[in-house]
Amino acid sequence: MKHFTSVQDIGDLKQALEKAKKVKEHPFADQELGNNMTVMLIFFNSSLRTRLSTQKAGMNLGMNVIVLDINQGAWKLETERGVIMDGDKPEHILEAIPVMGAYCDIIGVRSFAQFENKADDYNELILNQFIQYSGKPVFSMEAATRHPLQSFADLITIEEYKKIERPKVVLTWAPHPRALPQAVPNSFAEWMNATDYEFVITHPEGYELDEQFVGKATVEYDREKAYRGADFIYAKNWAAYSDPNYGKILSTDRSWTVDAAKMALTNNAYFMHCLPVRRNMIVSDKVIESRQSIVIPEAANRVVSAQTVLKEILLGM
Ligand code: AN0
Ligand code: CP
Repeated sequence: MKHFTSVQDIGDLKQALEKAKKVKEHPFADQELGNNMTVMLIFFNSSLRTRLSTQKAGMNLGMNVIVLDINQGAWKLETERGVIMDGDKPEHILEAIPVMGAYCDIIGVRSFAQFENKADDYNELILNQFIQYSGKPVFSMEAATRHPLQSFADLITIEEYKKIERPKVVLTWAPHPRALPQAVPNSFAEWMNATDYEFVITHPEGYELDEQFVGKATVEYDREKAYRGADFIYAKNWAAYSDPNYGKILSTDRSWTVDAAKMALTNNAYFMHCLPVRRNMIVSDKVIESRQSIVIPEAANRVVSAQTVLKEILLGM
């Protein structure tokens, strides 16, 4: 593997799951592989899980890990070419990226959608500049349109908990006070569509995701129908994708909050969320604290997905 930005980079999904299983069973089996190799984790946005789990994954592989928060201590970066840099940004990303590349062997990047320019977001302007100018393998730690390390961990978790071969997996929109990117739902959909699960997406009108991610999924506007018979409920908020509302909040309708009454419609479904989650907006206290909530093992699997991906990148170098 060279770069890791989407499900396509992982290759055959069954094989990837086998590899992940081995990594989970023997996390220190590849301590030699990363010796004298440095992974640099660049954050343009906040993180708890991605930051910690990817560091742990690197350490398990014997790597050196450097973490940089661009917004805390680094120079503010100009990202557009041709700008007269007489404002508050002392450094250009076109110098910063190759400099960062010079200090490491692999680069992870977190750079959320900015909701300023849809084309820039959906063309992955920042992530692609890292690929183009760092000279190093690059992996996404949530970029503008996808969060593949999260989706891989989600898939590993579903495989661990599923009771039937082809579970019904439901991605449900849920309300949130701030505008959030589509990266998590896009990516989750992309990975679910790469399986043979029954995959349903439910959301209020106006929250349609980009067709390239919806793919063969069933979009069900009748929420109760979507929940009925579900084996997994995967909740996430996202802001509108469709024009002219790109990046806008169209609804904060709390009838979409995942609660015990809605979970009762399911086939005793497991509850999943990538975290961080706002309680009693996205999900009730009762549901997230219930036995069916698997958000903690889901988060724990972030080490497994990151380590499997880092290992594959190291093997490809
Ligand atoms: C981010 C998002 O929705 O993309 C990160 C999730 C992993 N969430 C927030 O900003 C709350
Ligand atoms: N799920 C996830 O990526 O969490 P963080 O934003 O805390 O990294």
